[in-house]
This record gives sequence, structure tokens and C-alpha cells, in this order.
Amino acid sequence: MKQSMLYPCTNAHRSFASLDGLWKMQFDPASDGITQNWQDGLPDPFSMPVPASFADVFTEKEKRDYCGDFWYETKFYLEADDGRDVILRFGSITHRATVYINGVCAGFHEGGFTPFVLNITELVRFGNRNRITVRVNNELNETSIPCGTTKVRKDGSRLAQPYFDFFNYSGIQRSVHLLKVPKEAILDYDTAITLNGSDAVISYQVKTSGEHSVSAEIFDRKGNRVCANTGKSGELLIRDARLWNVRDAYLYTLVFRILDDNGGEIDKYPARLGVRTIEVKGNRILLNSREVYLKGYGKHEDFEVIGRQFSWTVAKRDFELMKWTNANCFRTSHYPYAEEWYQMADEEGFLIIDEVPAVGMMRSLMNFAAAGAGGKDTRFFTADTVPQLQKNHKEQLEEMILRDKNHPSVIAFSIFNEPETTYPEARDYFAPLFALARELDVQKRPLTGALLVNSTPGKDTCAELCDFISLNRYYGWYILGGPDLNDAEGAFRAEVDAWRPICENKPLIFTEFGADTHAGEHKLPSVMWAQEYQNECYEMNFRVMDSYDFVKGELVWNFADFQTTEGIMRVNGNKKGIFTRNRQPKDAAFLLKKRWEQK
Ligand code: GCB
Repeated sequence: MKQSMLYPCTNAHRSFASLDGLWKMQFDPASDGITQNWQDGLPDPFSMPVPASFADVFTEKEKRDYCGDFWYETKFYLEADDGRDVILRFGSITHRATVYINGVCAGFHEGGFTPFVLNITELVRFGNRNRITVRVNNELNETSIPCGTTKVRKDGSRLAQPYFDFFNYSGIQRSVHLLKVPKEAILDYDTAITLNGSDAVISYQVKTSGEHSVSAEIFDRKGNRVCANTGKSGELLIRDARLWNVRDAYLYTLVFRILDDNGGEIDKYPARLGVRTIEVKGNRILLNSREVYLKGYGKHEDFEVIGRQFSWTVAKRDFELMKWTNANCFRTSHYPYAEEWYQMADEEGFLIIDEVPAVGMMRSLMNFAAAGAGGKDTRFFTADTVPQLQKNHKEQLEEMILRDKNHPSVIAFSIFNEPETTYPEARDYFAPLFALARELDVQKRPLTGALLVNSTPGKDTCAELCDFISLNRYYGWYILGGPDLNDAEGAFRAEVDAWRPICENKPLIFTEFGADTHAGEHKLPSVMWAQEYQNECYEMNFRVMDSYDFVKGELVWNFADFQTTEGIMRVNGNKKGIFTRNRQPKDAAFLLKKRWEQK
């Protein structure tokens, strides 16, 4: 295990301070900060909130679109040494970061959507002020997850050119914590759940950094202890277990303690436990052995001004809107979201398909365009960059699973979004990633990946790796939109017919479908971009989906309008939202609310 990803908590042994606030920042377009010793202090900084996506706070285009190296700096006071380790934890820095403590390099991390921790005990000055400097880089290339390229303009400035359809928000985008943890500490744990009649058996494994024994206890919501065991691994039996269910999310508390030889406590970590099982049987998805139909959204972490920064208030509004439309599920398209999203989903009883940032694995700007236009094969998985890409992909997958594996809300992992899967090298690339996920996830959740329009039976090489098939399909938009909607229906039916033999034994869900819609636009009869058309397009899609009993879920694209790179295909962002970017309903929200009430 690379690092402990446990979310910070406080108790008699552990404490943390938030380092969020106003930091200093400076762009480093010549990438010579290191040679100028910026790690010892930034020479000409401006102030910048942390966490934040820096882009949308600026009024100047070159700052918003800045691509390259940039630095952050802050200082913190550390009280006297109390014998515990001092750990610096970044919720995420996009996309790569080198961290310096008092001018000395403490570590490097690549991957913009997962936390990383650094043990800085040897680098800090106790009873003193300490400086953190971070050199960040937000360039995209074909080994980065997500993929893209970086263009150098005539004046030498760089511009991110994503192979994906969302703005390349970057910076220290999630919270920073300074933790104190005991030298002998709980590092990680796994749980796997089996239901036995009305009882539940929880097998657990705990990793610690020492040899002392571990105790495990489960408490119910009222604080009553319902079972206990000792040992770093074992089983816990909950009699008459209250299950965790969709919109009925009962959570127990699971407490691990490291005990010394006299029974004294060395460390303690409390976690929430939702008792639920998830499996695919034949072409059904079963939650607690009962079939569940997935209804909901592909989302983004995206909001006005704050970009990708997590906001409890925006997230709460999103959950309220999802509940209002009777949804039960969302996909974290196209990257792992801030940890707080999963905590809220655990509480609210929402199902999550958790996606690794493997998007843009096709040489095409904004990734939808080439496919929609019947685009050409780029043989992406035959390039020299592939071994390094796969290494990064594995690391991102491992970090996501390590971080999210104990959330009851997480019911599946998605290993990719719309790669070029139409030739055998793609399968060679993805098979080891699926194998890795199966090995790492003790709960053995179903695995999937969202397939692009040209990944059809006979052409696609990766669907067979998936436990359920996920299709992104834009019949009525990129394919046969507007006046051709009737033909779109026929073409869509023909494609779903072709999936039937595969789906005799595998569920099929739609992970994307929809139509760009301008919230202010109305037209009778309808035209593309008007609200009436968004409804008609959805009605057509639902007619088709309802005719196939192996279709087991529908996640519309997208929950809300979101920011993308500038371009002729986008009107200040992607407008396929069911809600506007500031979270007000378009007409389609009422259609979904009604449909999902009955579904
Ligand atoms: C897709 C992509 C998604 C895009 C969407 C669209 O297939 O997975 O990232 O935003 O299409 O709206 O074009």
C-alpha cells in the first residue's frame, strides 16, 4: 500500500488542522522557479484561495487559460513535538505537484483527483513557523490521466488542449489538512459483507504500522455496541442487521483500536458502515439481493466561479435536486469526486458508479466530435506513450479504490470513458486494469466502462471485460438529430437489438444520452437546442429503452450545464444539463421527475 488514504478525524490520538484559506500563488511560465529557489519563498506572488480552481476568478483570459507550472505558498505554526507523526494531506492537486517543506522537497504526486499524504515529521520545525511551497503543473499529454495535448502558441505561451469535453480546471482544488497521528497508527481497512438470512457477517482486515493487536467493534445508530472482535482480521456478526438501502441509508459505526499489551489504547479510527451487498446476476443488478434499476445522472464537479472546488452547499443542492427528480444513482464522470460527495451519498442513500479519470483515450479534441462525425481511427493504444499511460492509469485506479472502497454508496467502478476500443490493442491495454481492480476491491463490486458510439457488437473489444455494459449514446443529437428523430429511433433500436445476445447474460445501462438545450429557448414546433426538443429527444430514448428488458439503468447526460473549452461546438460550455449551471430546472427536469416516480 502506497499511503494511508483514511479521511482525517479527531480523537484522543488523532488531530488535524485545516490549512484552507488565502495562500500565495505565482505563475511560472518559464519553468525556472526551481533555479530561482522559489521553494524558499515566492518572489512576486498574488493571493489565491485554497481550495479553488484558479481559472474563473480571473478577469484576464491568459490567466484563466494559464497552462504550465505555477506555485503556491503558505505558512503554518506547529506547536512543540508531542511524539506523533506530522502528516500533510492534500485532497487533490491537479494534475501534478511537488511539495517543499521549509525549502526541502517532501514528495511528488501525479493525478489530479485523488488525495496524497506526506509524512513531514523530519522536515518541520516544532514550536516554529513552517513554510509549504508547492510547484504545480496542469499540462496535458498522452500519458496523463485524463489525456490531451499542450499547444505552444506563437508567443511561447501554452494552452491545454483536452481530448475531453470539460474545462481543464486546476490548482489546489480540494482541502489541505495537517494531521497528527500516533507513530503506531491504523493505516487502512477493508470490509466485505455477506447476508445470512436477517444476519450480516462483516469480514474485516486492518492495516497498521505496528505489531500490536487490533480490536473491532460495531455500534448501532443509538450508540449500542452490537458486536466485537479482536485481531487484524476477522468476522463480525450483526444479528437482524438494518440494511443500507436506496434512500433508506442506515449507517452503523465501525471502530478500530490498536491496543497495547495492557489493553491501553494506542490509536482509534471510527468509520461509517453501511450493510449492503451488490452483485450482478445474469442480466440483473442486485442490491441486497433485490433488483435495482439505476435512474439518475452523469455529473461533473462544476459550478459558477468556483469551478471544480468542492462546496458543501452546492453538493447539498445537487442531492436535493436529484431526490426531487426521484433519481437513485450518479456516475462520477469523468474522475473521482471530492470525498465529501461519497460521505453525502452514504447518508442520503444514493448509488455511485465511481469513475477513474481515464477519459480522452482517443486522439480527438473534446472526444465526442470525431465519433459523432463518424471519425477516423486514431489507433490510440498503439503509441509509444501507452506503457507510461497504463502505469499512470493503474496508479489512479489504485488510489481511487483505496480511497473509496468502504463507501456503501459506491456500487461499481468505471475503468474508462469512451476510449477507442475498436481494435485488439485496446483490449490488451484494459484487461490488466480490470484484473487489478478485481484484485484490489475486497467487495468485488461490478466493474464497467462507458463505451463510445462506434464501440458496437462485433467492433468493440472491451465490453466482455465489463460486468455490466455501459453505453454513451446520442441518438437524436450527434446521430440523426432534429428533423431525423424518427430515423434516430430506428437506428437506436437496431443497435440495441445487436446487443441482445450479449445482454442475455449481462445487464446493459445507458451512462449518457441527451441533447444540448439552451435554458431560454422555446420553439413550437421544436428545433434542436430548444427545451421542447430536449423533451422529445428524451421521450424517444425512453421509448426505446423501455422496449428491452435487459436495459437496467438510465443515467442522463448531464445533471447540469457545465464549463468546457471554447469552441464552435459549445456555447460557453456544454448545455445538456437537466438543470442550468446555477441549478434551476429546464423543462426536462419535470419529465424525468414524473418518469422516475413510476420507474
Ligand atoms: C460524451 C462524453 C462527455 C461529453 C458528451 C457530450 O460522450 O463522454 O464527456 O460531454 O459526450 O455532451 O458530447
